[in-house]
Amino acid sequence: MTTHPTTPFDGQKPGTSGLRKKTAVFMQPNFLENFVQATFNAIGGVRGKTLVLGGDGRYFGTDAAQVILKMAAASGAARVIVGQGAWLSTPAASNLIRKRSADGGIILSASHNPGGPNEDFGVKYNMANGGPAPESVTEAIFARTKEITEYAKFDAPDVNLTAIGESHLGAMVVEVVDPVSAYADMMEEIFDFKALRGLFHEGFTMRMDSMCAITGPYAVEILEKRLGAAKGTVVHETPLPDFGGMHPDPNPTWAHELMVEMMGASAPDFGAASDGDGDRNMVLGRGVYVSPSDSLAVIAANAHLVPGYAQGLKGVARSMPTSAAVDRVATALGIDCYETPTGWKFFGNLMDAGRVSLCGEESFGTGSDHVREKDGLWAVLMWLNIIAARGQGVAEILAEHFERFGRNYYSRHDYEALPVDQANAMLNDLRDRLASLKGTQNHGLIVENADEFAYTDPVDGSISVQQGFRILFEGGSRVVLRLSGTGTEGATLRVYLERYVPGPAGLNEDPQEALGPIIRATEEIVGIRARTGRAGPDVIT
Ligand code: VG1
Ligand code: CO
Repeated sequence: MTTHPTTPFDGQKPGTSGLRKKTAVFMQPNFLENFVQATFNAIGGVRGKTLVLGGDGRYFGTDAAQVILKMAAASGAARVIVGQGAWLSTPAASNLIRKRSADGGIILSASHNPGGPNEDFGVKYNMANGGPAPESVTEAIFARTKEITEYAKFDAPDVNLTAIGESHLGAMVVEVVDPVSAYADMMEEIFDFKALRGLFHEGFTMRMDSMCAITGPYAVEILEKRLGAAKGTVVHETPLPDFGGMHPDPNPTWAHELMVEMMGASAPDFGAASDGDGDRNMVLGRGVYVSPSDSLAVIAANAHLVPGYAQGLKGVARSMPTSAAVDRVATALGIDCYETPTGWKFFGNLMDAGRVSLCGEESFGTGSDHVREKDGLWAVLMWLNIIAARGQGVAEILAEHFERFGRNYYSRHDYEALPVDQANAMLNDLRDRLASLKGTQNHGLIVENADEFAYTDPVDGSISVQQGFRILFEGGSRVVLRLSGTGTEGATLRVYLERYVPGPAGLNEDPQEALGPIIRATEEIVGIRARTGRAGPDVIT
């Protein structure tokens, strides 16, 4: 028997990046099966198709991979290419889908969310272009989850995923591949590995914190083995099912070990961290933190120094809450700059249409059209290549960038696990007052405009509404507010703060100080602390 009756589960709606739930929710009988079958149903079945499968090594990942293999076999898939041990970083999965001309892929990850039996798990479907399914597809998946009555699953013993090679599950081929090599080879094509080897040979020092998540094997192979960085450059390099208790979100709060090292007296020249599934990055110089929005702008301004982008960028795109630092670079380069809703799925059409080569988000995500996901190690290599080509350190590069373009002071304040009703009431109330905010003065700042962001995709014309509130102040400062779509507990309010200073004076302020007036004006307008009773944000980036 391969057909099993089932009934729908509530709440199988994919969020910003796939379906994320507490691991125990995913482990309920039929929960994963329902979602996978709904995905197959929504994409017109998998008969005769080739899929890529892998994840970030978190708890339940290998069990989930076995279930998906048996379901793909029962539904007639021709081949599933799976990373050894069910491991694939998100950018490596995207690359494999593209390189192997697969019809799509399934990524088992809750990305920057912690992992383990009491933490989070996730499943995400990617398209033939290697990118996350667009909203039209995630909505179709959700619709199918609500009407599901049965799923197909092959009754067979588990497949051996530890050894590289091919085996059969019924008529379907299971091809277990080395998760790292194709990705590392692609990096050699994009970057000047000779120059990077020279950099490390001359004594350049680096710390890469893989946070016990998936980038460890990739970083060891690329940085230590192929580029000759000292052994031990990569720390927390073994992926563990619970990430060793770490919260693999590369920001100053969660990557605190790296922060302490980089701000200390014996800091190496360069520091970086990545997240659970390897698509995020945080970069640091000795004593300097690079805000992700600034990192995107610096990469855009210097991309031509990297062999893979020597011909220049086609255009750039950033998510709406990301600072406008990259916009200034685009203007200087004479290229287009697109503003999209939060989430990498909105960049896919722009890249496929050849309109942009570089994309980024303020949430430590940067990437290019080499794949259709953001890519943590790629961003690290971009910085290393730029450092090698310019012969300058992070601090000098950043200072010169600010002198040339001015500085977009930027910070994000997150209020986590708020009661859902309270968060919704606060934002619904703000929506009702948006129109009347214009012209009001709050802590000395005059509101120039206030709206709710909606996006019309310039390639396929699809429309996405309610993508975040924007309050623009006279003088170019702004605050953006939206609720997270990746959390699994309560509501997380994200408050994005930005203020532009053209320079030459005032380029070296502490961002929290520089943004003080906007923080106070936001409190006056929205009343976050007053309404939630919180003394301040849980995470500041
Ligand atoms: C967050 C970030 C968003 C990012 C998404 C997935 O979404 O804000 O920029 O694309 O995570 O990143 P949200 O809805 O929680 O704000 V990852 O590395 O978790 O796939
Ligand atoms: Co991620």
